[in-house]
Amino acid sequence: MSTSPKPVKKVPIHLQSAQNRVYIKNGQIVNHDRTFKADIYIEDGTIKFVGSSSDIVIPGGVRVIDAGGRLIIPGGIDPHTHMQLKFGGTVAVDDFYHGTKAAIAGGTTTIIDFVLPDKGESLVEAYDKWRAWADPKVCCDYAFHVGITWWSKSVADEMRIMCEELGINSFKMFMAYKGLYQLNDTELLDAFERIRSLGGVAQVHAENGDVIAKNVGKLLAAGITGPEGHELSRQEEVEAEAVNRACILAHQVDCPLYVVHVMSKSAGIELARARKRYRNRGIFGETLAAALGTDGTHYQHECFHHAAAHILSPPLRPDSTTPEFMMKLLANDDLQTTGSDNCTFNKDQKSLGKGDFTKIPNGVNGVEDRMSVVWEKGVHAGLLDPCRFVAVTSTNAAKIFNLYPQKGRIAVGSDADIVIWNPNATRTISKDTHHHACDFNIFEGMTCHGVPEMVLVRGRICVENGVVRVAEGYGRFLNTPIRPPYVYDVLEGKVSLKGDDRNGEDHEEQLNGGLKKVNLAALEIEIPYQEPISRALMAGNVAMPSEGSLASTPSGRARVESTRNQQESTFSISEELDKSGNRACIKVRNPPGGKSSGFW
Ligand code: URQ
Ligand code: ZN
Ligand code: ZN
Repeated sequence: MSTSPKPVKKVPIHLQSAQNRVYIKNGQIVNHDRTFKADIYIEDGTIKFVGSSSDIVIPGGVRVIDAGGRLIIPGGIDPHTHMQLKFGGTVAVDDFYHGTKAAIAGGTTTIIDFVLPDKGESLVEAYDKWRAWADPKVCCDYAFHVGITWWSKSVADEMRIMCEELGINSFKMFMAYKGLYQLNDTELLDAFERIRSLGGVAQVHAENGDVIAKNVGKLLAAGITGPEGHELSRQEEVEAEAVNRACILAHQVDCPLYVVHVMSKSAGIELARARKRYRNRGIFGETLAAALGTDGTHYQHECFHHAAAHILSPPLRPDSTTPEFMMKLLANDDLQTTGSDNCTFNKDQKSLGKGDFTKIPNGVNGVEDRMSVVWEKGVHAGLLDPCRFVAVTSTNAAKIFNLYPQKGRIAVGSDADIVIWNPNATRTISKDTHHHACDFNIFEGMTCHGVPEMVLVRGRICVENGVVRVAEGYGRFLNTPIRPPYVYDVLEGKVSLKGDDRNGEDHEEQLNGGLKKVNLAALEIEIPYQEPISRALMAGNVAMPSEGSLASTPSGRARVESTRNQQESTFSISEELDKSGNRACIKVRNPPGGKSSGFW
């Protein structure tokens, strides 16, 4: 037997400029399914080589980057942004330039934004308008989902044009925003059926808009006009009911469904139950950086601007154990992706809702800090391993929306969207240093481990030594082809997912073998009981504002005297998920009508 070393095939490299040729050495590559040490060679925006330095000749003139001690991860994909969205009578201040610049600064190299037609507007016209806004400004690649904000035969016809001619494969339906975007169940079913026939992916904003409208009326009539009224009008079960209903409706017509911005424990549990019920076929869930990094206690802040700055829909939850719970759902593949829902408004814009919380423009920041927040609260906290981090910040979105493996993977042939990530460095988030156009940051003061030290967008070095150098208009529109195999192969039974094998692939070479997979069955989960607002109002448990009192508070909010009564309750997700019956998911030790004496 010969002991001589195997001959290595040297890859010849032809010298061009260091501008479009980059060699990254000594890094630890982390993909969603494995991690390994290798060098990377990039040319013209594409990864040309991944392997050992002994297999490649590096010529002069190539920019060589030493990534020793660093992780090399696929650029983040934020599947949920709203740059320069017209909403609530104003326009989000992060436009496609500032928004994508902020994204890149934080290690996100692809965004998927939403075309949201006005009621009665042609989908094609709205799409053209959005492309005209985005194309000259985007600094990174981007794709679009399209909102189905009204329903008619012409909308159904235009959905085909979207899929066949305009590079769209996903459509978002709203179960909330009554009178604006909301569809009823018949329309939802029609839309789901249409999407299924086109080979697309349905998305829902899951909140019961009818319940919200009723609650809003009661709250305003009772003088609850401040930001705290927002969450009160749409508590957890209002979200959970819609998640459950959407899953059932989509299943009735065999349509794949992606639930955007899952914000509460109850809604997450409903999604997990549906995935289990339908054997993980065609149901996916996204949560937000906001839900992982902060909570709804901010709605109680005495300063109107502070509270209003945290308003989005569905809202952050006052239960401060929610962020960790959502992270555990991500760890366990009960949720698949993280977005930001980046939709930023400044103080003067949020002030439109002073005296009426329904007029506060909805939206928060997140596109810049999503990666760091997920690393800090997930990996640094010991709940995610780095492979899973890559899955939930990049790869899963690429797979669901059919961008994989062009995006979401470090491999030969993939776009060179690469982040050199220092897991040991820290940075503290602040509005004073962020790259957004907005004047508030909901993660203010949070110190995060995990810093994107270098960010390459299709081979172009855009972040280096803390300096962000982007090129306006450099980003390209990405077509998202219909029938994503990751979605449709499972839905149509061509591929079956094995046991609890996340993403149906092996995790052999986990970076940190010491990390155990999170076992939700071992968790005791508490969901605080929330009293219906009508009962609290009738029982007089809410301190009504006396005349003039609104003016007497700096925030202009009605004051609520009592504090939240966190009644004892226990919930075991394993128990609930193992039940085959249709019982409500929340097991409350103290039933409704019990001892609650507070509004909260
Ligand atoms: O509902 C959304 O996703 C957009 C339109 C507004 N932002 C928000 O509050 N989530
Ligand atoms: Zn939404
Ligand atoms: Zn959104």
